[in-house]
Amino acid sequence: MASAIKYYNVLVLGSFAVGKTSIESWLANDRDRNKRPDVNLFNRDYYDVRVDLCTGEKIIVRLWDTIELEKDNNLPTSYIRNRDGFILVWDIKRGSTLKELIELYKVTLTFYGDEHMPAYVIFANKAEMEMRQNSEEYESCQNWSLKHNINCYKTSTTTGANLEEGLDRLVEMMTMKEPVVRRKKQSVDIDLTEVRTQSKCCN
Ligand SMILES: Nc1nc2c(ncn2[C@@H]2O[C@H](COP(=O)(O)OP(=O)(O)O)[C@@H](O)[C@H]2O)c(=O)[nH]1
Ligand SMILES: [Mg+2]
Repeated sequence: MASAIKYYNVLVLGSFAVGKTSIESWLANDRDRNKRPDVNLFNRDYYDVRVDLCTGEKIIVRLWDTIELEKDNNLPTSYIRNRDGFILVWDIKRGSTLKELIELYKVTLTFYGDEHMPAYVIFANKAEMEMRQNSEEYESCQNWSLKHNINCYKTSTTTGANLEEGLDRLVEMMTMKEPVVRRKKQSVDIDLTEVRTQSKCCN
């Protein structure tokens, strides 16, 4: 008998307009298009992404959208509880969204104990717009993420940079198994800040 497919619940968290819904939609639908998703076309509570693991298992990563409740600082605690992982998103052009993100991260911690810590990755989004004057904020993001042992990726839903790599890393942490490399990577000139760790089960 085929075993039931396992769902992993992930909240995509960050300030308003940092690109959360675009990221969810890109990961769920849009891998081959070199075009930013039109968020006005999407109005969903969550976006499902199927991931094949190197063990042959298939899982669904359910990316929950905050449906703009973050706009009024009005996110119900039910959004934060019982998550397997968080994608923490800030806008590389707006340093204030990094500070807000760190505060949101602290809020998430209050809902978890050591026995069930969710996995985290950080997306410094809109990376294709990065200018030299933004590098200071990015550096402080790197320092902060190193201290908290969280992988940080420069992402863009315009170019597709590092979105899959970041999701793969989150999956690896949630499942302790490496996802199968699903598609050919796009050639982008934005570097990963963290090199992917070696496979735990596919080598
Ligand atoms: N330049 C650029 N704009 C982006 C990127 N990702 C999202 N956006 C734009 O940022 C705006 C807010 O995006 P949205 O996904 O609605 O943000 P949310 O409020 O965090 O869900 C929209 O106009 C998107 O088209 C990106 O990587 N680069
Ligand atoms: Mg949104």
